[in-house]
Amino acid sequence: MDNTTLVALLIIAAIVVLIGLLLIRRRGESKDSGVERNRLARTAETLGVALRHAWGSGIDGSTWGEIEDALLAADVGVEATTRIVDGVRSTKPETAEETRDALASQLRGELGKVGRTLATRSHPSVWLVVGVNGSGKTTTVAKLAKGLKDEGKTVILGATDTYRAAANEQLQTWGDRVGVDVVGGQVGGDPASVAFDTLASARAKGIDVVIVDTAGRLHGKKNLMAELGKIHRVAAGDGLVDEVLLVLDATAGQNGLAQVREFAEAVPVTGIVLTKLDGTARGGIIIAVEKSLGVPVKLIGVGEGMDDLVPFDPDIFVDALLEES
Ligand SMILES: Nc1nc2c(ncn2[C@@H]2O[C@H](COP(=O)(O)OP(=O)(O)OP(=O)(O)O)[C@@H](O)[C@H]2O)c(=O)[nH]1
Ligand SMILES: [Mg+2]
Repeated sequence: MDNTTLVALLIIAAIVVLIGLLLIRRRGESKDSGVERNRLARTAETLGVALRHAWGSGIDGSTWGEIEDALLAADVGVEATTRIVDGVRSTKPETAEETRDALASQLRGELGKVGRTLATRSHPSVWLVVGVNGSGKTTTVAKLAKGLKDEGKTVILGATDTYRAAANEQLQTWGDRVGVDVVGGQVGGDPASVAFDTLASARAKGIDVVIVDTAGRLHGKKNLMAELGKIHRVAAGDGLVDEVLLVLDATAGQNGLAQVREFAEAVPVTGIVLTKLDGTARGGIIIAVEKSLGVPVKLIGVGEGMDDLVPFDPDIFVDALLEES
């Protein structure tokens, strides 16, 4: 074999390997976005059926009403729906494709280009997780811990819900499952002191991220403000709280929004985690939530398992919403 043949063979081999790698990567990508698509299937179905119907009969006066109804049914909210439909109409679409494209770009525009990654500025970084009871805080804390651990970071959890013994046990069980330490306190003890102990333990052990779980059931707005405010101050230590994540149950719809406003007044929320999107046909709530609280949705919960928390990606979300149509 002369040198030219050898070089030619090497080049062919390199090309084959490259194509193979590209194929493997593409398969991985489509699998990832497929997970999110499947979990949003319920919303996509509602929106899709209505939109198909609207477009099936050609674009006429009633099309806009039907699209409006579909968006409202997906819980996009009255204000945003009006804005979106007006925006689509102003492009004067003549076909279903043009309408769909205009709708997709309006939906993307509503979500905007804001930072959605979780901050880890300080060491240890501190994330505080708040929200009404049953919204999915503790499960989200566990999922966050699992994600960080998979990235090779060290994590410690603080169980500041000292009102219920079961709350402590629940986080402890998750901690065991994920393989991270949990700091708890006596039932009836001071929640802020648990935050203090967690931070102290993280510092002593050189842990990367502290995640503080909080109680959802607090009696009265005053108590809530006072207690969350205190936990927030203590969790900051002499530094800062990197993320205050407000957990919101997507199945609670627009009512849920009113409920969480008090939390947003009590602590400086930096991101929203919208849970239970797998169990609702009202995924459009993401748009209403972001507009109404003025805080980005950073993560979405799409199931009860440890891996069922995904970063919120507006493009994948809009595609998933309009997939069926
Ligand atoms: N389907 C689904 N269920 C979820 C999701 N996130 C949480 N859950 C379920 O919601 C229920 C309540 O979750 P928790 O994490 O205990 O909620 P919490 O906010 O900590 O509740 P409190 O501590 O009582 O305030 C549990 O049954 C979870 O499995 C999700 O993304 N999808
Ligand atoms: Mg809890």
